[in-house]
Amino acid sequence: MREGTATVIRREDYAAPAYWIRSVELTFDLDPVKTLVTNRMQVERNPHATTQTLRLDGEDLNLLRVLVNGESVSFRVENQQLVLENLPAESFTLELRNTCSPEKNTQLSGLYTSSGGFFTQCEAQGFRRITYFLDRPDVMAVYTVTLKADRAKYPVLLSNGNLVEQGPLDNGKHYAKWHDPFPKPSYLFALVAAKLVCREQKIRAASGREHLLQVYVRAGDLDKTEHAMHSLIASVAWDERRFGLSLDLDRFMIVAVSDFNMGAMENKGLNIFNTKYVLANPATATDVDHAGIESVVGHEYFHNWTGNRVTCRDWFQLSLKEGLTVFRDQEFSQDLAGTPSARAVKRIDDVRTLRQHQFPEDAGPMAHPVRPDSYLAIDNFYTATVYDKGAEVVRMMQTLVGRDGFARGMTLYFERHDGQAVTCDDFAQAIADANPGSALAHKLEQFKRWYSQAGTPRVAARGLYNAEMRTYTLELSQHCPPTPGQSEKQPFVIPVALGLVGRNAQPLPLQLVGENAPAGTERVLVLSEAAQRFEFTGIEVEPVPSLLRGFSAPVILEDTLSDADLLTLLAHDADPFNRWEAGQRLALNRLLAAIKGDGVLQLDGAYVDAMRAVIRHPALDAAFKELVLTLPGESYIAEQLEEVDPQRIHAVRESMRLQLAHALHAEWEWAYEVHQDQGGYSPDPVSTGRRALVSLSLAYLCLAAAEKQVPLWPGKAYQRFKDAGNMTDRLGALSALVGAHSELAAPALERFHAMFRDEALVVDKWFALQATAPEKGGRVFARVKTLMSHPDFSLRNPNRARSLVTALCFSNPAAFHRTDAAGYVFWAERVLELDAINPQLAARLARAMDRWKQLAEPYRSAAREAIARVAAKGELSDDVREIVTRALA
Ligand code: 0A1
Ligand code: ZN
Repeated sequence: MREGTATVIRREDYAAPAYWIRSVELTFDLDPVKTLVTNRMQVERNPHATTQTLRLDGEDLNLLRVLVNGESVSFRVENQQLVLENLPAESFTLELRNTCSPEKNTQLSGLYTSSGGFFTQCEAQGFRRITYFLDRPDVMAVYTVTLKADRAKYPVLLSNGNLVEQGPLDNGKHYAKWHDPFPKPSYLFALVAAKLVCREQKIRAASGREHLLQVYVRAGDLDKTEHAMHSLIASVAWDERRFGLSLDLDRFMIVAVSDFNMGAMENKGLNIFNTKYVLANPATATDVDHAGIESVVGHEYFHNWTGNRVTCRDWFQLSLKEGLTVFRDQEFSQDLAGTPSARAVKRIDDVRTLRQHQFPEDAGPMAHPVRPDSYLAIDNFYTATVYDKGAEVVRMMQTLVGRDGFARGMTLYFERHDGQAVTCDDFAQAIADANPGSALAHKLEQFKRWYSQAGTPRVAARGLYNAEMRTYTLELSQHCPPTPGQSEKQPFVIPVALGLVGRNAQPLPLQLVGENAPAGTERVLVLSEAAQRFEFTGIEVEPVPSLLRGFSAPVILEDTLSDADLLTLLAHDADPFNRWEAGQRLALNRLLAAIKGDGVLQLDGAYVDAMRAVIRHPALDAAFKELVLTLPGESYIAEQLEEVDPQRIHAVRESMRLQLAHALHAEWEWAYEVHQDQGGYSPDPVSTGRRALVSLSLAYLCLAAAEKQVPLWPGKAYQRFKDAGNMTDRLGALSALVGAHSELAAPALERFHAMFRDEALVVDKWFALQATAPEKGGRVFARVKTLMSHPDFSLRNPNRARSLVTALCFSNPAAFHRTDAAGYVFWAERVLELDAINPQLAARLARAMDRWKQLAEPYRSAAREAIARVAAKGELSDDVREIVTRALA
């Protein structure tokens, strides 16, 4: 257990360090029980510092020796720091020896063992769990690393940079020496010592330079590395093409590990990945998995410039690298998707993620600015706000300066800051300075409120058509609700991309009063005051406004569109994002009316006809149809309500699903038949979309059949499940059976487990599918409790813990929020149990209760009680304490 030290760290307290560490020589004698670390540093006093005391961070270490310029010196260890005084005036060598115990490291931060190998995770503060150091990102050093280990058990020895030496040692051991020429912060250090094999490929970059790309996995997994390698090659090419950024190393390695807290880590030249984001073949991984691998491989690769070459001055600037790199990986996937429609599908996916995770965060007790002001445990701030809202902030900059202008800004950013540790302000300044005439440059200080103010702004829109004058007046106003610690908000700079759709479905020319000519049929208005009016002239017919196209800002739009307006947009909007949005709004209006009303939803002909038209539409892509026909999720619906009754939401949404299943039965049959795969499996956007629509159709067909108790479709689904040629189809069919509570679900689940019992990532899917099944009479919750004692279940493996516990608590509101409070009791027990093993993971799970204050009784009181129970526990990690304290505040 990592016990809390409970000191709040504040952004305003930032001060440069008293010393710099210029170079480090590390030697590791690797042993799972006790690893010996020798750490020789070249240290230099910072002439501007106010103190001469050197304080090095260290956690769970056993210190053996401290030498300054080869002589032993006096030292003390206090508050997890090694304190040295009376040091030489300018520069000196500091040599430390310590041990640590990788085998005991269940937190998976620092040096740990997994499946008999050694791996590291140093972001954010894991390096201090390996040796004493100035473990902060503004201290950048050149690393030389020697690894010594048993040759038979650990044939592969890797670290950052280039391999400079290797050879045998006595007693069956061997060694490898690595040198990374680029100065880096300690969080980017990595080592791996394990029995692994690799797929490798030489590539020649556009610059002409040759690189060796390697993907390391366990011996049985080599047949699952092709997609990751393709994604890596595509990433290298994309960064050269789009931003002129090339790979700066001869060798670039990816290593997959099955015990990992997050998705992956961008260590310089040696990315370490959760197996989930590397391993895929058609038989074991779905289309969604393939897409996840493409974006995470891209993400980590892109960090090499945005994060590694230019890094963060302090952890408050985390979004400098994360927001920007998420933006880059999203653009990468869109560019690879190709067609405008496939790009829109990716954009819709990203916005759904933002709304599902970031909007609730911004409305709850953990709300924080993209650049936070304080924290207790930095690991708690790897959030949807820092990552996904941070990416939206970067995207808004691009919208304000244009795509070319943004690329110019990036170039200037690297010219100014390559090799430095900088701030979010530095980034925004570079983009603005490269675009002096832009709206961003004019309003830069105000724009930066996106970094400092938390909360999701609400934009209200009202349009007025004057038929006589042929004018259309659009009134926009903004307001941002208070968040913890920020009661008053100043107006944001909000780019509003818009078009006007004529009742005859034509896009209308957009000319503001005072302009000489229309500026096309789509443009970006900049809302920067609390309220503004925009008057368009030459509008010949009453338009329907299509606002915030492509989701041009991370805001909640409050407009006055009628059902008829939404139907017009769904049928005719030139912007595919808003077309989808109109369909979602139509569904949401019906769901909310029933939830707030008598709880009965009676589906109307207009909605059904509109959905029928979408399914049968000759020109729309299958992927897009699937998105339109997927109803808003229960958590998203909950976010639209003042007071939340999760059981009622579930009942109303299920009733709508069932009515859609019946009303569109013929359409589902048709869609199922005509979108079947032809030929072999490929995870491209078109085939992915077809498979998604087939699976959705099958789910509706099984649902309708279950109610009427006709076995035809469940039988077909079972057959499809058995015969499927790929995991996407197999899991789709299985999920249709499970989702309809078919009698065939149990035998299918059993068969699935028997088929894939040796594939850990597929067993995760098996757990997750059961944990997220639509609740019916408490069966799902009961099943999860039983599965906790399944021989394959363990809380120690993060993927497995997430597949069951996190899946239930976050993704199955109706199974989790029970009137008897059993879900909350389960949650509290798991949080405490996990906190003793892995505080980071425990703290993530703790956040399942973020929105408890929104709940109706009896949920609310029971939830508070469960959180209080966790908070009352004496020995909590800082990570969990921070979450529960904020929740109760
Ligand atoms: N920087 C990585 C993600 C990451 C963050 C924190 C970690 O430990 C607390 C581990 C990985 C990324 O953005 O991909
Ligand atoms: Zn990242």
